[in-house]
Amino acid sequence: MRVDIITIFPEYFGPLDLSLIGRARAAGLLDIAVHDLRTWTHDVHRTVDDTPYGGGPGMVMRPEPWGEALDALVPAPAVAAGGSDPDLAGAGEAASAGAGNAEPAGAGGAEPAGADGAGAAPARLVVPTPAGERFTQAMANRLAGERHLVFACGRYEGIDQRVLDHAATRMPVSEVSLGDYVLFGGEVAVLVMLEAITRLLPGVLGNAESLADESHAHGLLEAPGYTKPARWRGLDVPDVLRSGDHARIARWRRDQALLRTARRRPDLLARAVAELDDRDLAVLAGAGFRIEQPDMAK
Ligand code: 6GU
Repeated sequence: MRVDIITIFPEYFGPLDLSLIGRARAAGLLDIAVHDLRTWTHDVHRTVDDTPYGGGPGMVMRPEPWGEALDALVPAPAVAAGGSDPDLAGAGEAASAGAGNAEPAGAGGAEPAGADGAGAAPARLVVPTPAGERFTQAMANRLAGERHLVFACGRYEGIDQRVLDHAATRMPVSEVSLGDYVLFGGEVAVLVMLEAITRLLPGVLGNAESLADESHAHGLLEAPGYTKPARWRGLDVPDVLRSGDHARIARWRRDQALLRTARRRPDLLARAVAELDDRDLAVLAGAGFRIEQPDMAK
């Protein structure tokens, strides 16, 4: 997967050299380039923001540097792409990429977008913003299937909307939020999203089985984990986990996942309810959770 990140704080992305993402990059599974937005400014102060039209507090990021950055990193398509695609439905956006753009003057730090050959899937622009669609495991799964992601990190009160509207004429665009709180800017959000996405790429995680059982993989939270010693500070590992009875262990883990989800995330349980069997419902009822199963006959 090819990833370009555009930011006014490239230093935020130092951690991408570390741990499993760093290893995936070194192994060639992941090609990440970080670009300083100010590369595409032309005034002495390298200005990236200005006051908002219509008034109000804060500053908005000017469109010109963003336009030049996206021109440099994503070749203009020969045919217009499908447009804005916030739900990642992915319908009808097979635009073929045209010949490469000329690099703007002063774009020395930019990586050429050489991988975007004719016929390749277009890059997807991902813009982190608290006004975006909610980032979930399902969205991470979809984004992990993309060939090329371009992240545009906004600061201040965000990026001039025309940058996104113009980009949407040539590539799919997703405005994405991590949750219902406000960050200073998109940089940390991109680190979060990249970690969720890249660990799903083939070869990045050593043990693909650990992807199957983890929290959110099946719409339930994961059961608690334990390791040696069997007794620590007077606390014992649950006997069942030391029984060697794999069917009992699997059943215990599912029960724990159900009960945890019912207590901590009733919203998730409500969505998973169609997949619960009678045994699941009995376990929940035994713990005092009354779960209404939808009546399929209605
Ligand atoms: Cl993705 N960006 C910013 N700036 N703030 C956020 C967010 C993203 N998600 C939640 N708050």
